[in-house]
Amino acid sequence: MAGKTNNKKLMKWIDEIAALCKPDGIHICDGSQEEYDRLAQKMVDHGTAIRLNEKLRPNSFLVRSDVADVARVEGRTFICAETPEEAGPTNHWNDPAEMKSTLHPLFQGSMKGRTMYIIPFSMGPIGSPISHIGIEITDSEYVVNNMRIMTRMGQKVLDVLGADGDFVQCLHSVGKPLEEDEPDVPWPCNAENKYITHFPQTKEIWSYGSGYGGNALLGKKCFALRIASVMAREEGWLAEHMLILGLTSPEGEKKYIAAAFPSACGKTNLAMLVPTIPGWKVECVGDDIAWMKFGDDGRLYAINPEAGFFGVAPGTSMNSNPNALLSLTKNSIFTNVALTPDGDVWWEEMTDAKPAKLTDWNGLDWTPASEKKAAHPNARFTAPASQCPVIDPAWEDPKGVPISAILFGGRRSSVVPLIHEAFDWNHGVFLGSIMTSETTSAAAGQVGKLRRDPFAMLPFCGYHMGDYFSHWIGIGKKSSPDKLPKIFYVNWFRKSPEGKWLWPGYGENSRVLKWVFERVSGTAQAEKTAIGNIPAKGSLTLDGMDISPGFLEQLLSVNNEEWKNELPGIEEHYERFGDRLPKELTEQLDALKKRLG
Ligand code: TSX
Ligand code: MN
Repeated sequence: MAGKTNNKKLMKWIDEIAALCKPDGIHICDGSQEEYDRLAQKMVDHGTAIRLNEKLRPNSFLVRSDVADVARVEGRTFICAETPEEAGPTNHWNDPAEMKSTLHPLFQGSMKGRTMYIIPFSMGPIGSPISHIGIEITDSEYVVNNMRIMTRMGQKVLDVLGADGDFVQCLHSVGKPLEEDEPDVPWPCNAENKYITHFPQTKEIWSYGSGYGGNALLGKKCFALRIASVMAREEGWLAEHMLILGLTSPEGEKKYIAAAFPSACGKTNLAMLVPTIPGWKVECVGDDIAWMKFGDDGRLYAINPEAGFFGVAPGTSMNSNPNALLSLTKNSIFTNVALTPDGDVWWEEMTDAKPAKLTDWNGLDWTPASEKKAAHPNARFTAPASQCPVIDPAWEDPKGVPISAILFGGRRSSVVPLIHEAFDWNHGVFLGSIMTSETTSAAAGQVGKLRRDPFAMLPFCGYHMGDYFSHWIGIGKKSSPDKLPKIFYVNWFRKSPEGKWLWPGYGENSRVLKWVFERVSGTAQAEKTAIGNIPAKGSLTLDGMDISPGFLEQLLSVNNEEWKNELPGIEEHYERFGDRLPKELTEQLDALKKRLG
């Protein structure tokens, strides 16, 4: 079986790309289980995938990528806006016509010896007014099956598209055509020639040379963030790098919170948190991306445009995130993790004790004595969101969930308190714009170096970041303060001068979420500081937790002298955006300086 379409734009585009890429065959995906199983078996037969033990991990697969294709490639990611100014100082720019003439010869015959798959997908619940349709054309079975988990995919999308519906064109090739009788490799790619390119004017994505993650699953970062951020600005909504969670009080009152964090801050862990305070419940709407539009009532409503989790595996355990681990017990794809002798998966910190024997992510024998890691640090699981034990009942509600609070945050071992609340919307936008995190992996440069990552959108904004800040300021003018989400900044990672964690984090973060909930309700007390409102003495629930008064004081302390030392860094950061920095943010910086004295 194959998908059927009478969409004129789609039929024309398929013909055009087939003529360009010259695949051996064309398959329109219907999204059925039978199709998934057939492609999975094809990957097993070709040595791309290993079927995991059916008893331990039903209907699940391990895939090992090429060592030169293990992560997103920001240096090869381009925003091909009309002018370099439109792309802004934080994006790589190329002229759209020039980029197309670079890419055309690469895509010429690039699918020889392979099947060209047409993947119709919806970002967001099918038919929701907040959702958008994309079509990805790819020559990778791995991409097809991951897209079936990560999006709503198949015939039902073609049905909604109809004859005249519009969609975002997403073209992808691994860039490894096969000559007659040339044997395939397990993970085809073109490591020396990767291009992840976006055309905001025409809403197109062309990706070449990589089969991995965000480079290849084009619905995620390329569409739902880079292209959607451009659409959102044009149409007056928000496409954000945010988790969405539902928080229910012991009284049964529920509020939804969205949160943006840079990488390595535990976003997926917060999205499905198990609260330590009795009676409170967290449910997950999404762990990575939020699309938010105003409802008729003037509130912001959010959907998770995705249907699955593409999460970093290492560090995920029954201790750090039981709900993530329980989400991937079946029907999941694992990429670059280790294989156990009984055909299950393993990665660093999954269990307290390391298995005696493994096959590492390169397919080599591994023991605890090995110097190398068993799983690649960027190893991933792809799991259906519907399998999450705490998936929110409203996660597929087409009207979205009303957002009461937005959290920003980062990893800072000093200076930044556990939580502070913005004075108003523009101050909250200021807090998002100056987000900073300390790097954790040697791959990201030096460990412990400060990195700016405004709104956690630095690699994901499809246009000039200064204009993006202005768009956020503008969103605040479209509604009234009582209807807009309250904005907060959190830091789970503050340390004592001796280098000890001041806050236990994880489930205990529910105490911070409770304070947020009660600030929105108007029941929790706050104390004003130069940087924002912090919990008043006694307003942060600490029952059943042993934290010393000294630690708590350090955790919430705001030292004006330390914050004055932050100012030159903020000014330097702001200078990048030139005259596109909205005056409201300059005013916020001036006001902060004044308050610091
Ligand atoms: O995800 C984390 N969160 C958010 C959880 C909802 N991590 C892991 C970060 C890497 C992805 C955290 N690490 C958090 C946190 O809140 N906090 C920390 C720091 C920390 C680590 C270990 C301890 C305490 C804090 N251990 C003990 O206190 C025993
Ligand atoms: Mn992300």
